Amino acid sequence: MTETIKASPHQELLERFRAGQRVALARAISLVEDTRPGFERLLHELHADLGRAQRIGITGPPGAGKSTLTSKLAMMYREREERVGIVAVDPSSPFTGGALLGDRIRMNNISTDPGVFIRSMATRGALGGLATTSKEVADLLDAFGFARVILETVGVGQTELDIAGTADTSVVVLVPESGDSIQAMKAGLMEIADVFVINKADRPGADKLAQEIEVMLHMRLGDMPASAGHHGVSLKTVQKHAREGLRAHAHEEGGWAIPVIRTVAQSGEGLDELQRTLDRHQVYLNESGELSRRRQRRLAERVRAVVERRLQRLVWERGQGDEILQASLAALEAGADSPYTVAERIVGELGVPTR
Ligand SMILES: Nc1nc2c(ncn2[C@@H]2O[C@H](COP(=O)(O)OP(=O)(O)OP(=O)(O)O)[C@@H](O)[C@H]2O)c(=O)[nH]1
Ligand SMILES: [Mg+2]
Repeated sequence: MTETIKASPHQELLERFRAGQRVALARAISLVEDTRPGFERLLHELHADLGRAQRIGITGPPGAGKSTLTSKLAMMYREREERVGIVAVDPSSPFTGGALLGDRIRMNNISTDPGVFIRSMATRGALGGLATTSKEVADLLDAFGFARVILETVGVGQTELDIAGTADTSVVVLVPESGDSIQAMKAGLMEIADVFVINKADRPGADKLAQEIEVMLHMRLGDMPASAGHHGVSLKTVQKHAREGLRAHAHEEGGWAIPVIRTVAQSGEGLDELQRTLDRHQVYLNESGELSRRRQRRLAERVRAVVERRLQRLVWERGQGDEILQASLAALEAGADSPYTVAERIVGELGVPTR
């Protein structure tokens, strides 16, 4: 009896998953996406199988060419006989609702390859919270044995940044027409980038954007030449200094100089360099100990996210949270109750001290 209670309710699914059946992978993903009973148990069982894949986050503004790059990269990995799992997180905005279809079309050439698995996730309706759920789906792909797991997200909003930023290797894709390195900085993309890609380098402005990014990266180190702000010094000169400075800094720190790579995703130009860079970053992560630091950070964050998810469910699904809230609305409006006393009653109902 106890055996059956302890065993995962998805024992059979687990076995088929471990046997490498794609149908089982798809079912496991649905289970996790819908947070159906037993999904956490399943993830628990698979935890020991994690960590073999290189997780590559690809993020950037809408339409930057992320999907095109992703499918090109996937094809290149396939040439090396590596299997590739792809999670494409679609933006929630109803106005970009066509993204899913677009992704399908652009990834068409790889979508029939059994060595490639593509899952599109809509922002809407992710019961477990999109950020955590998409990372859990990435876990499943890792556990299933894909050598590369690519997470494509649009680099707008905290959730998307959060997804892309917790990959082993984060690629930020910018395009000349979005023009603005400033935009990237504001959006927090500078902080998460391990690699910058200037895609659509066939369009004017790619060189200038690359220069700006390199200068900005260097400025972050707080070491700009005195001449940088002077008139008559070309951006090109500043860039040269910046690039050398970045390399020297990385060398001193035994670290990683964030490269800025120009690509034309459609034609494949620059893709070789991108792939080599991703390989190089994987080696760097391993040898520097950074991989372990990143993974520990990621695991700590997962624990927090799961605790929060459970507490939320406890309050809003199992507890009387909503009922108490609804019953308090009139008193709240009349000023007889405050959001704080109502929150206290809701949390208090769980039987834990409220402050
Ligand atoms: N000129 C040019 N067009 C490109 C390049 N790469 C992609 N495109 C085009 O840009 C458009 C958007 O490409 P996607 O790969 O869907 O871009 P995305 O970043 O995945 O878009 P979302 O997921 O909708 O944010 C498509 O029409 C591509 O054909 C490039 O290097 N040069
Ligand atoms: Mg896309």
